[in-house]
Amino acid sequence: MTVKSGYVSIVGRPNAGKSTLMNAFLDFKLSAVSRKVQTTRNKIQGILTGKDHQIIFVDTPGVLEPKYEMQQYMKKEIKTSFKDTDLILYLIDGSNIVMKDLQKIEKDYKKDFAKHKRIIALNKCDKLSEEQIFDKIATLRQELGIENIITVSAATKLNLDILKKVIIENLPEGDFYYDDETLTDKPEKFFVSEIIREKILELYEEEIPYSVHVDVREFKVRDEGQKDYINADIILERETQKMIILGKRGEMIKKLGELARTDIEAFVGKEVYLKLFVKVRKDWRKDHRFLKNIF
Ligand SMILES: Nc1nc2c(ncn2[C@@H]2O[C@H](COP(=O)(O)OP(=O)(O)OP(=O)(O)O)[C@@H](O)[C@H]2O)c(=O)[nH]1
Ligand SMILES: [Mg+2]
Repeated sequence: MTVKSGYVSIVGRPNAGKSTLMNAFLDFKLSAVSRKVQTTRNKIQGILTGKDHQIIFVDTPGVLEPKYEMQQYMKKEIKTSFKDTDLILYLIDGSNIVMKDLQKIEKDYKKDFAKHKRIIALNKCDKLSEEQIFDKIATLRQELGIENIITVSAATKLNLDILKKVIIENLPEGDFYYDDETLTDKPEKFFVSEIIREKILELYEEEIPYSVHVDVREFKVRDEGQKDYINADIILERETQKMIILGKRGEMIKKLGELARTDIEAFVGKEVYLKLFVKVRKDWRKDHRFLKNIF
């Protein structure tokens, strides 16, 4: 039996549906998803193992022009994901095609795209009519000079079987990198902090979600029948943001805690006790020392 395995970097503009797509392939909610842009900050592996194939998906932050230090670190995450990749899966949001941004990406990432095999998928096709899909593909071909485009929907799993087949066809032959039970490269703690951040993206408006870093300080696994104990810091950029995170009489943070706890429990498969603390680290998004620690 020939065995194929390799790395597949999922890249695209913010909000294209990269994390949703990886989760759909894994059939597991691994990576944080939200309707807001810039949900993903770190590259995250999601490993899909079959009888004769192992696809190591690498979910990456959305491509954007860095405006402050943290976004430079995010961009570096995309760049390093290309280093050892076997394949680039480039995802375009079919419901929101901004041609000048897509053209800029073709230009900025020209070398990376030329160096690796690339599969291009048009996502969110569940939102489009057949005619619209046809038109958009024609425009993309013309404006970007790209050829094959696979139409998919990460949300409804439309054509994901076809996409998976094409991915496997393009992977090199070779032994698995991980055993068949490994799902990701990141520790459980990381996903706990991502779940909390995902709920912050859901609950709060404007700058708040972007000013937040979540640090899981303690994760005590306790014996069967006892709840695990998790203690996490919500780190903000300014004192004034504290009031917003807490809400009137602490109502918002209570809601946040409840929503996060429910999802953390689904993720770890048991009941947890979640304690949240709010702290301020001034302008941490521009602070290299801090960023080096968290990236
Ligand atoms: N209708 C529809 N919505 C989708 C589809 N895929 C993703 N979405 C939605 O699009 C939004 C963004 O999805 P994400 O998976 O977080 O996008 P992303 O590319 O990872 O975004 P960043 O991490 O910010 O770069 C969410 O609200 C998803 O539910 C799809 O195929 N169809
Ligand atoms: Mg994402």
